[in-house]
Amino acid sequence: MTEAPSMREVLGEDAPNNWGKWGPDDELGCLNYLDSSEVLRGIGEVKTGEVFTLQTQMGHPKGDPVFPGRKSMERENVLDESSWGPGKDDAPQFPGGVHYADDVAKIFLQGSSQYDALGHVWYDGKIWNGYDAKTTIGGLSKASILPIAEKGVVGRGVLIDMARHRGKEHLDKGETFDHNDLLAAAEKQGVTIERHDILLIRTGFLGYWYKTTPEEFYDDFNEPGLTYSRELVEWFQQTEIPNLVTDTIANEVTKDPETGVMLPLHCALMRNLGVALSEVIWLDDLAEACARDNRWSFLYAAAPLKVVEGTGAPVNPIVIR
Ligand code: UVW
Repeated sequence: MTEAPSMREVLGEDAPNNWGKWGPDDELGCLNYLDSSEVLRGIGEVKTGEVFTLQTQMGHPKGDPVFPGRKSMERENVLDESSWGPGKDDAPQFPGGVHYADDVAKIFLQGSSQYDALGHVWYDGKIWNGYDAKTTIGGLSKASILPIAEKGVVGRGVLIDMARHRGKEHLDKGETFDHNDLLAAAEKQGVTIERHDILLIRTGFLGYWYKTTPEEFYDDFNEPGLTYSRELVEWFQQTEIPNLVTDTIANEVTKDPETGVMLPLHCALMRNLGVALSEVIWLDDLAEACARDNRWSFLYAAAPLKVVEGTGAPVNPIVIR
């Protein structure tokens, strides 16, 4: 096996970069593009009032679709009606006799539908905006999920259905596409990807998780997705995409087919450009509705949980069309 090149070698010394564009203290990156005029542009897309919630279920009996090495949510019920059974004195005895149920959960913050913090991924010792990667130690003191959660993400969303474009239920493992494919699919759908659009891409791969077994899903794990090229990164920068949202665990083809490098777009788009990444987002129902009346743009709104110093946080985005 030949050794993979370094991220710096793949992306180049002069990789497209937005560091400093919003000042030395920025922790929002391209979400800065989403000002109130962008909110109104999104609202302008609402025609029928249909609502879609895009989070996958947490603690599904089958398990949760997570990146290898992570675990499904572990939810434990610590208080329920049996807590007040005969001989059990530990449960709170409230005047009036009210009972209640409580759960404790252990979750990976990246273990469900989620936003990544801009400081979630890095190379060469620097995270988004040039902050030292040591700021990640013990919790993200820079570019955590908190600023994204405090701001919220609202704007015009556009869905590109790559699976439908290729006539497939879902893309295959390792199958790739680029910005030119997105533009071709958009043209076929009759929609334009506009400047500052929140870009949603459906591969059908999350649906595949629910249809197949975990063994099959993780065998030779290599999700389909966008593949790195300098031109693709420049297209993202020029189109000023604030947020990339996909129905895969990691937003891009897991292993770059040309170099063998893992997750180069996390570095090129998130670490260098400041594009917010949202993963494990359920798009099948939305895609069905969009295909029915051939309307692929809508109001998109999301706010991850406000986890102090978090590397990311669960989210249940809402689309209104
Ligand atoms: C990794 O960081 C490995 O993946 P994700 O962005 O999907 O959390």
